[in-house]
Amino acid sequence: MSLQLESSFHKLAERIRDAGSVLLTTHAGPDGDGLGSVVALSRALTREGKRSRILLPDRPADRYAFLDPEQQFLVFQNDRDEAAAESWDLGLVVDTHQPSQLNGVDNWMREAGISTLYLDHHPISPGFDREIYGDSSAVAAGCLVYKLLRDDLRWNIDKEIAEPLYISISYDTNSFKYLRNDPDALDICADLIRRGVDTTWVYRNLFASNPLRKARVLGWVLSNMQFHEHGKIAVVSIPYSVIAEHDVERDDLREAVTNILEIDGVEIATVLKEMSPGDVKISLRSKGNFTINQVAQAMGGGGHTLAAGCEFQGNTEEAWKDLGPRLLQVLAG
Ligand SMILES: [Mn+2]
Repeated sequence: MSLQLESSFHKLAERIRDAGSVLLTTHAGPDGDGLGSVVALSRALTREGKRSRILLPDRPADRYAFLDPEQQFLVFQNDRDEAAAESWDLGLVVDTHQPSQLNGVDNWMREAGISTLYLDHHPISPGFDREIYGDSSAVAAGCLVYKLLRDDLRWNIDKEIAEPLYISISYDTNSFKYLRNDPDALDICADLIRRGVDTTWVYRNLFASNPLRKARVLGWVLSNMQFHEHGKIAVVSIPYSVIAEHDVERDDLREAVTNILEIDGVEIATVLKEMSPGDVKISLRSKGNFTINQVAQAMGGGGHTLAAGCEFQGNTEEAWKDLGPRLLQVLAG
């Protein structure tokens, strides 16, 4: 059993080269990094004369429709039979390896006899023992896909492939704010821009097309923050009644935790969202002085050292009763 991501993509590239068809997926609540990564891979595979489809664990938010102009995304719940109707030489899971984030898609692939690999930039979860490639120091899965395509597969990266890769990296770095001192991400993006990426078009589609309800619910979030430990911990609990009242989708609240984290003095921010009755999604962020993924892991989730998440069965008050003491422990060192 290995607890290291395999950082050489030589074997992965070989498996992809040998495959005539590849079924791609990413995490549930798919985001700009996961979707950009699988779209870039799918386009690159098609260029090479290989068959590929993207089978998502759940429906992507409307904001990502621009990444799928021909409406080719398959959604596991509705379209798994369509995916199963074709044979697949290889399955590739990108930007996650957490079972709780896959809604069973990877298990379903394996049960269908599809050899399934993982490509991720999240630290490997304790006990995970499947074939997994990646690098947890990469700021986005899109950086890994870029390296795989350019250095290991040596396939051409044209504008149609460069654009989703640029989307991956600009999304996961929150518009180049979270670079973790990694110069590679900027080198890669400079190269992608030279390959034709329209950065203004990406900005408009990725960051400046928010539904009005998203701004409204952010107003609620910012009005209902609570602080602990002299303002070092900021918490917002969003009960299902508020989710329902504002007609909120999961993606609408993804960046709320960042808005709270950016307040002066806050070291750890957390948002507890009861997205459906009794099902709380917890996001955790740290500004850098404390790691928080061990807390998410202890509660059944995972993530990066400074950005992690987990789920909790119950209401937001019960979730905070479980989470609060763990965060106090983190601050206590
Ligand atoms: Mn990512």
